[in-house]
Amino acid sequence: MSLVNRRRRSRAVGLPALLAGALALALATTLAGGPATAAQQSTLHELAAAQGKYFGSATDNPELPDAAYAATLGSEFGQITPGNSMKWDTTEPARGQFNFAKGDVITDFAQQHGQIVRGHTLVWHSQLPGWVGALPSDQVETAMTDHITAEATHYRGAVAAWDVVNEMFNEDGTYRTSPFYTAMGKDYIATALRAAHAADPDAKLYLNDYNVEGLGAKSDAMYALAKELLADGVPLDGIGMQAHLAVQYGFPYRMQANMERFAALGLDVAVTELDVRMQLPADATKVASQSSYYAQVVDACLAVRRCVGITVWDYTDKYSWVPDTFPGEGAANLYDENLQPKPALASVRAALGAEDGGGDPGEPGEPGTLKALYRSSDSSATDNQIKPGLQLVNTGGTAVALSDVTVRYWFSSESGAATYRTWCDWSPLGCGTVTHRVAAAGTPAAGADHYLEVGFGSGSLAPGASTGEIQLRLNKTDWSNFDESDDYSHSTGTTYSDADRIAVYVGGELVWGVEP
Ligand code: G2I
Repeated sequence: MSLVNRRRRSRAVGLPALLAGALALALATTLAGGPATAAQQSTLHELAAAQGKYFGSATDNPELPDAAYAATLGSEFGQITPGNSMKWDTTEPARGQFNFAKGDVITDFAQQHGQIVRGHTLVWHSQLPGWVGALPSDQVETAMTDHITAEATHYRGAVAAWDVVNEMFNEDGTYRTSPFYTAMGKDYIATALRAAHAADPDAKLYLNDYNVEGLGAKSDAMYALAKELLADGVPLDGIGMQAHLAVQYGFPYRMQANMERFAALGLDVAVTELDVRMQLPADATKVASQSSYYAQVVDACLAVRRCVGITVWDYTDKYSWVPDTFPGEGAANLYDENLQPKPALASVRAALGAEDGGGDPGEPGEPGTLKALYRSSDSSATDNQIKPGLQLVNTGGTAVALSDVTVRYWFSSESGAATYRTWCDWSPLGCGTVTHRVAAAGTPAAGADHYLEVGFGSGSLAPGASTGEIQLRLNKTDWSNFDESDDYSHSTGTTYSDADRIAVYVGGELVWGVEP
């Protein structure tokens, strides 16, 4: 199969030709001048390709007439997966009556845009036409192998990898009941892989499931199955980890280690359906977690040589499956419903090594690129502690090195000790990187004879990204009371909002807020 011999060029530097006869991408890094660098303005796929991986997206036929959507799909991604149009209910709605028209639209799009295609999916309990389940048990195997043979033969040369069997496990690692399992037991999986290999010996053959991203009962079951199939000489090339994540459920446990154990069996792994949903409405904390989850998936894949690439389960909230399936949840994708980039996109780009915005991330940002949000975490304005919650958001187009950033929160000291203790109680950045001290104001003003100054030991804030909540606290060393009600930076709001009485400095230059 000679699928795609693609050569894409970034504005700044030529990128390797992506020779995609297989998803074990053979990436030439022999450009004049050496391997591609992660140039600014590179597409997601170019950034990934520079690291030997692809970066792809799911798509679906009804979305393609959306010109703005299709433009980004065609330019930003090096791989696409049809979200529905290669499933059994579409391709063989009645026994022996095949219809590949919709899937062909997807493979044509891919060809026109130099993209590789992951075929999804040959055997699945869902989106399965009723006639399959109605067959007498002894006919299911033939129906399954006929289906695989027809579809994999049709797409030979156009599909680089197949999710041959999808979602075969229950959460506890037992086999999921399906017409196939009922008729053949777990042997249906080996039978399906053999049939796919016979129809298209060049396609990479995958087993694909969700909640197999981290170590756990379900991934243990997948691991045991993979080992057994390989021992039996069954053609299996890789494991697909869907990665439908949710900020409220935490990040998969030891994803990289899990990938590594499959790689150690000689298998490829792929992140096949990545999205990170949240309960709506979104807020800065959830968005910060989401950005971090996306970046952690990229980090895990980059750290494992046999991880061949990452596919997001569509790139925009506009076409996400999440709100239909989980009412009240959403905002799971890299671009919003208006196809505008979200913080998670900047986070993925940074994880892939982008140096966005002309920027050495170590350079200070331009004035106006950061803003401060504040809430009071204090139940009493007259007790012996002041508890500001802060978040910084990068509103500019340039990554900002946090070590260049300081923040000031002004308060009045009243009587009592003139010495203070300051605390960071919580921050997703880790309180170890947050510095804090109290200083006397050079020119004391009403409600502002002292300020809490917050800084950062390290880190970089990508365009659009938030630090997440930083919970701070201070007291006088004699624990005498404050009266915060007249403090310059204090307000009683208990939810985060823009705070122009908190000043943010980059490289010593005021970029946000009004000093007292
Ligand atoms: O559910 C998310 C994914 C989980 N892993 C396997 C994937 O194949 C699955 O994809 C989704 C599609 O993104 C949805 O678009 O699979 C869903 C069905 O299980 C798809 O949703 C269905 C709707 O439920 C139907 O009402 C609709 O007719 O899409 C169909 C075609 O648009």
